[in-house]
Amino acid sequence: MSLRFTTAGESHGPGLVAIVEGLPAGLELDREALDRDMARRQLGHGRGGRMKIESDSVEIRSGVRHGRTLGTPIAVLVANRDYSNWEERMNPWPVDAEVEQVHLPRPGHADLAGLQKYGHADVRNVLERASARETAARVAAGALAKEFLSALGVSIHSHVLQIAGVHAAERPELGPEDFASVDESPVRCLDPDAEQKMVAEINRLRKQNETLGGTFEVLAFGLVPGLGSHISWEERLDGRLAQAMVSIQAIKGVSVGEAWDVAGRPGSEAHDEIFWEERRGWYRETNRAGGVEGGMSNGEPLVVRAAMKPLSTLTQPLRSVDVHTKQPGDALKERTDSTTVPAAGIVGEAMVALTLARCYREKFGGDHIDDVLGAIDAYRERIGWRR
Ligand code: EPS
Repeated sequence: MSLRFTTAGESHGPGLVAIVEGLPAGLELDREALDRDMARRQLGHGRGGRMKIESDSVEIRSGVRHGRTLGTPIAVLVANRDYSNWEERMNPWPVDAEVEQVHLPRPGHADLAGLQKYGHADVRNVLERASARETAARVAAGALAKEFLSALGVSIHSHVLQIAGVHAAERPELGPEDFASVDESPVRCLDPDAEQKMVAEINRLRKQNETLGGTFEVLAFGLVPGLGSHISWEERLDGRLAQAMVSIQAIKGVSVGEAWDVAGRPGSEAHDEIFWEERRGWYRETNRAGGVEGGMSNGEPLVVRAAMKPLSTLTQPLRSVDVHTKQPGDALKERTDSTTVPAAGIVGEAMVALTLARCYREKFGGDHIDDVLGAIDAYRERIGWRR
């Protein structure tokens, strides 16, 4: 038993689709929680005009009946409201109108390599799918995975650590309760001082026609030890998480635990010593490993960070070359966001949720959610897990 998902859809096409296959039957879904995640992805200071047009919600087309999963593939649809403004340019069928092509690829985007690889004449045939609009479908799929994980006692949270040159104060030992109001922050940051500076920096650089990158952290609480495996490279949990995170548009780096800091420390200060007590069972006093050892969860909170580059659509475009005339010109200038680091945290939550849900399905199987819960209970009993 495994879990897989795929997405389809172009940014200004009729809509996005996600198909999630492998969730057990009998799982109760919270409709509001699904739409809440869709709305959370649309938030954040620094978003552009498109978010005033869209109001994303999850439309379930299969796999759910009267609020419970059937164990069959779940198809969800996220409509693109903006399509009504793009019907001629993005129509699946030929139109009578003359549709202007895009010939100036943006540095940092998929435009040029995609054009070369797929033999298109119009950059739009590449950029529409490369667009981070696709992350709305990932968040829809991730929200389903979160519902599954929630039934197992697992919760997933995220917060922003850095936007451009502004850093939040480091806060070790975060718990689920620390995230109760993170979405109320305009940049989803837990440090109020840094939050103000981040907002000011977005405003300052936006006026200069700049875009901003940054970093965010995703945490998962309530995991059992043993998700993933040390046995084969492709089963390692940290490897899977890295692939899942770097697959998000504009994410260029990922770390698990204190990775970059640990690299500079002696071994005696790099690991998490092992303790056992009758009342608590197994535990650690530190979590430098970020909850993963040897490619497996160790039962401590999972801590994953990701670095996002500044968005590559600039309102003051970089230099490029017309793909047809080979004449120099300014890259395509489109409506864009200044920064999407706060929203990227929600996408990170979705990708972590989908990765963890898959690991749970592989380890515990089960056709009905009660089978899954029973298998987890038996495992906890066998290893003496008391959390
Ligand atoms: C994006 C460009 C902008 C963003 C879009 C991602 O879209 P548009 O060109 O329509 O203004 O708003 O993000 C979304 C639509 C979304 O839902 O997140 C890009 O080029 O990646």
